[in-house]
Amino acid sequence: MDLRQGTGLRKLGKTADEFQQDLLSNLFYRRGTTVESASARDAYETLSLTVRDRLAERRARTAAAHYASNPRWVYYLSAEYLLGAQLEQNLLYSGTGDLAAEAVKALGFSLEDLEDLDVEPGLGNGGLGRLAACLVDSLATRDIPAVGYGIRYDLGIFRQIITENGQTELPDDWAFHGNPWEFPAPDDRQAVGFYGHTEPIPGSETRKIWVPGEIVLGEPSHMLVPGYGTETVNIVRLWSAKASEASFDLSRFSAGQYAEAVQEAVRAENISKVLYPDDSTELGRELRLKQQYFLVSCSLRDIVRRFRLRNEGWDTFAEKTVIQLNDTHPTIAIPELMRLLVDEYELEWDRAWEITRKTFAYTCHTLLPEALETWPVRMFEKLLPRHLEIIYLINMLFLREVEARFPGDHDRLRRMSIIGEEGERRVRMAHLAVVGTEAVNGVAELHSKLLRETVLDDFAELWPAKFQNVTNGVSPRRFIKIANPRLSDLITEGLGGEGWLRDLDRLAELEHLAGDASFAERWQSIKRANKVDLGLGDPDSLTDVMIKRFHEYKRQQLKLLHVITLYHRIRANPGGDWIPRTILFAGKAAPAYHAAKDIIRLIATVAARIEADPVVSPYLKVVFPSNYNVTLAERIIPAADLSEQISLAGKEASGTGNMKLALNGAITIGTLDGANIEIRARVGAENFFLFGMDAYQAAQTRINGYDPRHFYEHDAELRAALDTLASGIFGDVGHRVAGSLLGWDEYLTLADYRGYIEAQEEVERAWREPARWTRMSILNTAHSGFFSADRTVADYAARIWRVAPVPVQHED
Ligand code: 6GP
Repeated sequence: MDLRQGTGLRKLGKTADEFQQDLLSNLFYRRGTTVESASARDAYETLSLTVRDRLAERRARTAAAHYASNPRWVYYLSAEYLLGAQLEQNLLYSGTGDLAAEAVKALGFSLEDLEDLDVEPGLGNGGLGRLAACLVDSLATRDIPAVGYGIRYDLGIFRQIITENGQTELPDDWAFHGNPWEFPAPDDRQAVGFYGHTEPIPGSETRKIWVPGEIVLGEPSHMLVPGYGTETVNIVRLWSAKASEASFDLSRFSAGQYAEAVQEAVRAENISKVLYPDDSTELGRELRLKQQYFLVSCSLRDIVRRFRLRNEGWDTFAEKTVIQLNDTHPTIAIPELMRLLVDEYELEWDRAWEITRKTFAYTCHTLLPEALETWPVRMFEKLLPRHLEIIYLINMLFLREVEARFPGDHDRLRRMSIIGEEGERRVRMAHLAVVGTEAVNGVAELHSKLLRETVLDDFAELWPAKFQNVTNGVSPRRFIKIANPRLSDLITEGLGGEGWLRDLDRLAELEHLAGDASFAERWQSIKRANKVDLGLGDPDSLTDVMIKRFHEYKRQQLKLLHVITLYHRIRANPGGDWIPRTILFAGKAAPAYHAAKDIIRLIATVAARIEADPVVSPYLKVVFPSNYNVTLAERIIPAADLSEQISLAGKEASGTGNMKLALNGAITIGTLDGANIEIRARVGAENFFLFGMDAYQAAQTRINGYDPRHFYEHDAELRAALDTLASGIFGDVGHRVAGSLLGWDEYLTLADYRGYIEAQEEVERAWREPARWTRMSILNTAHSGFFSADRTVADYAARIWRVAPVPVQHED
């Protein structure tokens, strides 16, 4: 099929000349400027459009193939996407990198200049958002018909500035200069209701009419998500809130009441104004719930619209549709689909419930009780009155089922209820998500096991078959090929081709090269060159990185105690044979999470102190670059020697940075937590620095009555480190951090301190033998193929989604 048929369009060219022609024509007709006056931004925008045009062609062919085969679709609902910079990825996936490099020269720019202007859309907070981006990449790469739905926040995750005073947050107006990668689709606008009341329908027990008190419009635009090494181009569809025309008060405006005139419109548009920084702040909770419903309502209507293009009735809906809930944020989709089916499409409750349950699946991304979302019933009642009624009915029928299975077990009913009755009544979103879905999964073996044994144990007992594990994965294209071109070239040479980029298990063949001295030497020199590029420390020093969100459970404070211990040791013996280390921290803390911000500030203060110390600074350097994001991660990961994965066991659901670092040949020092366990099992215990309690020991330690002071009193070095923190030389913040460690130490930092220090000594012994270290590094890469997001998607496709690929024809 020729999609240009009837459009009068010519085929986009494949030669450098043709590419350049297209670039110049875009510069002139779409950017409205000429070669003589083109600025770098003109060149960037024009190049982006030219690359996008090529993907758009593939997108049209994909849409046509999907339409023709009327397949089963995966819809990924996620409040967050951390897509990363788009230009370099799209050049790679469209195979136009070389053409583009040539063509932009004609405009007087280099590709690197233009890549610097490519701002990443920071539409997520951390691991969950980046995972969503890796999964949509792999869905396209595996030719699975899929749409990712999300919110187009005007302001993404805050821009972070680190100084000695800690973290400062600035708004991230990521699309300030426009976003050449997105296509607006105003015709697919949806209307979303909020507030109001419900009215009974005479003669019907289950149906109701909801009369919303406010209507907001959701306007979609989409970004293209190409597959690698295949023709498929899927989309991520992002919703922006728009006020309806009626919300602008013309008469007030005419009367000079400018602020009042737009008040309602501003309130409506605030829904997609800013990415919610996290759940630990009390502020703006209602706005957060509004965002969630906004995403869900727009997306479900869009999904139904798409279903209707090829299908009639509801009999095949659950067969053609699977909706994956990325954590609980989009869980209101369950009562919303019930509302659509029962109230609007007039299905019987039982039939609607059967369809709903079969349609949804839920991924949980945490074990922290405080991260399991609950909403006050009173807030729900006000904002989404009809949904609350539906939830009550779902809950009543569910509890009846539990009662039938466990007669008289009232405590169990109380524990499992979707409505929590302790203190203020609240809706427990995780319970709703388990009750209303066909499959529930954790994101690493240990995490899935702990979900079954602890957080969701009652549910796992009731429905054991519902619970699964799908271990996370990461995109090898973004995190090796793009991030680490030198290593990619060496791997490609070693394996005799680029097939590994679509089949990451092939990395295992590198094992044969681990003993080859010249290969090892090149491996080492690549690491060094990457450190030079990063430019944050002596490239010959051991580059020790801890890059992730700041959270007490992740234990950046443990790393800090290590830094102070090294500081003391070097000061005590300045002539010692010290291994120079560059310790790199990067990451953001939630703006309202004061304890985490204290740790950031303390690290920055300690870093300055070390820098100013002539005895210690030749051996120890602590750096903390600002504004950790996908782009910065891509620079740091290839330069890392040591990967810090030191969370308290039983707290980190999986981790994905651990995978990216191992794939790039960093060796992990870590606990038996999250996916660390699976990394260690694959790369081999001898190629991993293990320390600390396991999850069961950690839980037991708490039960037995943990006393952090015991460790303080019995370990002189630990005592010295904590005393230094508390001494006042680091100000109040040192006091507070030491005080919290000695007072309660929620995450058992002191209990794991000695084990951690010993593991770091083992790190240094290995580092002193470069051949051994390099071999360990190569073997980490060789045996991390399992952690490709392509494998993760294959697992979901086979065990949860039960979807098949739909290949898209090449252009002839
Ligand atoms: C994170 C988990 O903390 C991390 O361990 C995991 O690798 C990642 O999700 C992807 O599964 N969770 C979040 O970012 C989050 O917001 C509610 O959880």
